[in-house]
Amino acid sequence: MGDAEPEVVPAVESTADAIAAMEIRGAATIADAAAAALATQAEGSPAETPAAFRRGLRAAARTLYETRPTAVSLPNALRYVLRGVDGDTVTELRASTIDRAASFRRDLEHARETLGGIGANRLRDGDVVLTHCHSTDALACVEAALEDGKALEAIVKETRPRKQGHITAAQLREWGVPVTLIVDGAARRYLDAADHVLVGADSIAADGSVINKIGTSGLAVVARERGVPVMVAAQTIKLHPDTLTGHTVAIETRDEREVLSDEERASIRSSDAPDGSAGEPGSEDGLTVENPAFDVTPPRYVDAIVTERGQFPPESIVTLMRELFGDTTDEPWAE
Ligand code: RI2
Repeated sequence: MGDAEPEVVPAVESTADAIAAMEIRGAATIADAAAAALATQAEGSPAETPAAFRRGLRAAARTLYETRPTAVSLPNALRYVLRGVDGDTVTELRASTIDRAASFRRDLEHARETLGGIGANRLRDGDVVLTHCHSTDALACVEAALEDGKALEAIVKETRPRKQGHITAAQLREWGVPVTLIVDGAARRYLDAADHVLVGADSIAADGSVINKIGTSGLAVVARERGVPVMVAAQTIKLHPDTLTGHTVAIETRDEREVLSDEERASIRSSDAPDGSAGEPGSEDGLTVENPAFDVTPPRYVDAIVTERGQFPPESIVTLMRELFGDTTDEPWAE
């Protein structure tokens, strides 16, 4: 390969496309897929020199990194794998990358189980949980509580625009949990029937703020008003090390068509508008659609962050972040 462009194997491009399109989604699942993709890059790399191999691996990591900005599990996964790449020959580098990715994926699975057991302690027999979006970490708490013999019920928010609440409802029904599905706007009405709000996270900031699917912050504020505790299930892979040094978390905004189809837009557009703005979809027609994927819930609305390392009041999560990440974050995928 010499000095040629680093080669990213097609399977990595496919994984990146699937993450961007949300065919692969959920913070932990994204991290798992990213680590697997780096192993695939290592296996399929045509590099003939260690330098070319490393360049290809960094290019693969960059391709994955650029897909979704909010889920910090993605750069955390890439960092973990790249830091473990070791060896003097292509064969050694390849083997160490594959091993490191495999150990990351094993740890991820194990962390979810441990977290589930810890979170289940907060759930009592007969409790009703109110959920938002779909989180494997949040569901791990439910699964562990069910395995402990507790009976639970769930009120599941649909979660517009992509209705990921349906995935949660399907999983809960598979486990035999009675589910009441509600539209997002109905949450306040149903909070009095809930014992816990149970959500996941895409990122946790150093001050204990929780970045999760859009609508979480409003739910948490109303839950506080109704006196319903808010429990956030988040493996430590969701802790955002950059926020230790004052960076804020970038909030992903997605295509407006997730909210409003071209046909719906056309039906709203009025040819009688005084500014005469009727035009083709996407043109300047005076109708703006915003589609932020996530929002920020301040720590004062969160009762506990449940991780595989124990449960924490949000304000104290910074201690765990320092222990796990230190104060520095590098970007080992940089060119
Ligand atoms: P787990 C999802 O984001 C939701 O916001 C969910 O709470 C979070 O990922 C965490 O998912 P998206 O990928 O890691 O659907 O708990 O945008 O599965």
